Amino acid sequence: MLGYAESHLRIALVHPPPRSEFDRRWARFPALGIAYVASSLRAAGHEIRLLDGKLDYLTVDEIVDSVRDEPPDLVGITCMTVEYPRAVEIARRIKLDHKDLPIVVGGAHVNAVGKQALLEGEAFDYACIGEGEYLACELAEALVRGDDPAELPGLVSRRGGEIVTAPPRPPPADYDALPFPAWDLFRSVKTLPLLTHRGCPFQCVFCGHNSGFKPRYRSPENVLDEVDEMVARYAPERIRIEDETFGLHMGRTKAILEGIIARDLQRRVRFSAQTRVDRVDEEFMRLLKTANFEELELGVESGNPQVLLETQKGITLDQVEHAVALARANGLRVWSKFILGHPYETRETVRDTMRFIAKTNPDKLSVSIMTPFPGTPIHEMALRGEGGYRLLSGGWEDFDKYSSGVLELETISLGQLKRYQIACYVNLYARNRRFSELGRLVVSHRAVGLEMLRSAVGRTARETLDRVTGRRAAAAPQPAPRPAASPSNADDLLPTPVLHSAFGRFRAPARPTAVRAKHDSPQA
Ligand code: B12
Ligand code: SF4
Repeated sequence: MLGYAESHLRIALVHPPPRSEFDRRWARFPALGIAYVASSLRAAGHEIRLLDGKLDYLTVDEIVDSVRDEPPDLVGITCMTVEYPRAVEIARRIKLDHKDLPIVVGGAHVNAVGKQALLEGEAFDYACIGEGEYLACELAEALVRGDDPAELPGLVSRRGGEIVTAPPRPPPADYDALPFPAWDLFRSVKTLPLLTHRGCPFQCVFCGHNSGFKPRYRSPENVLDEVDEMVARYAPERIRIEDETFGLHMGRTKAILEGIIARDLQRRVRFSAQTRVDRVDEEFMRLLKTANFEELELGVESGNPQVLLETQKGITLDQVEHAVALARANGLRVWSKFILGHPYETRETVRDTMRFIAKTNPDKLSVSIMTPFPGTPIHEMALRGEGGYRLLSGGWEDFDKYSSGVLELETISLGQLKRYQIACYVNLYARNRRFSELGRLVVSHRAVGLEMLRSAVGRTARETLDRVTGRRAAAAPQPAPRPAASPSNADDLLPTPVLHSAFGRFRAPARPTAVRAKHDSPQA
């Protein structure tokens, strides 16, 4: 029995600060997950203090001090994989001051690793697996009443020396019933995120399916009411639709776009969204333009048809070209996203990607390096040494796909991947004679550019040194597959693929592993 004096709790919700200047570029985007949890807790009568290490630039010290000086009844921390070590540090330091203060952790990392979040993070009392709106309220209520929350579906808890995993929690039955995200708790920003559905039924091998596989939709009216409220209360310049695929259910998506136009919202705010190239048609593009969408993000992944096939994304290069042309014809800017380091990627397939980027000439480009996020088939392949992969030593804080340092291929070292990554950008602008844009990009993104350059140079220098001293042949083929239990450096640092297996909703359905026994020669 914790004996709270009131029927409501004072709850501090924490978003860990960026780990570096490089990471700061994400700091201007408020987190939807914690905003949803905050609004539900508040609707249940609890008092929320947001300690936002991102938007408010709070340091770990400032977050810990705030909790120490004004202790809440419950602390909730959100984190993706790259943020998990910071979340652990914050929880550990809070416990030094208040050892009985309950701490719950949630977010994409926790959804992927489940129980392991508590095994690695000793200061966490609870982990929320899956959607947290109802679970956070039920946990708070149990604490108020002095009940044991361990049986609450979706919760992982400590009981004595043990870690108890409750059965999975089904998703909310009605998303229209959720209170809108509590943006009033956040620093005012120019771009606010919006979610019109959760879940993605596709099978991309690099995706962790944080929101599960089964799509769950809000009604168009409910989405439009939220846009109305956002515009009236917060006057954002832009609303970024964060659906994994805007247009997954095209009828519903078009109803949202028509609703924006009918309510004249397009005059008051701009929009952007990401979609799949196989979902688009002329009418969709026209509606997007009329509804004041300025930019369309497209996950292209690779410019090589075979590699693309094996990502199990289920799209073709022709569809990419068609979608880009349609977007252009309708006056939309295109932001294409690619990954380098797919299974059995070769230098030749990387060059195909580079050429395809230049050929399709997107207005904006993101090129990331394959990162084996927990819960993805890529993670399991990397652990087994399949796909031509070699795991490098690295902790969770290295799981950032732009400055990643956790995976390389037998035939392409990480240093080479990083150099190719930079080359993709330079090639796009140079080939298309967009020199002034390149200049502006270098100036406006100099921190990111410098970090990428530093990282590429540093890694290359290390690989060269290793080669010279004979410590390791940087790109030499390794025997594969490697059993997951082998005592390699990677196995010390990365979890086994048990991970999210306790939670069926987050487990990928059986699918063939994307493997192809093809290597280019190390000299290629
Ligand atoms: C929007 C978005 C962003 C935005 C905003 C990020 C943010 N903090 O919300 C931006 C552009 C900044 C971003 C950046 C990155 N992102 Co991102 N992003 C997304 C996206 C598309 C939607 C996130 C979202 O709003 N989900 C919907 C909400 C409702 O779900 P949720 O966040 O999981 O929250 C729910 C539960 O987890 C739980 N919960 C969450 N926190 C808490 C806390 C408590 C106390 C409790 C009780 C419950 C709880 O309840 C919430 C409500 O139901 C997801 C894909 C996805 N479907 O999730 C990828 C995703 C989360 N991103 C991902 C990645 C990898 C990144 C980057 C690390 C990319 C990179 N550079 O490598 C960066 C870095 C982020 C950083 N360092 O801060 C991965 C995460 C994988 C992982 N294991 O970490 C995802 C899953 C994409 C993917 N398919 O792989 N991202
Ligand atoms: S990466 Fe693939 S599986 Fe993941 S959300 Fe996008 S389309 Fe769906």
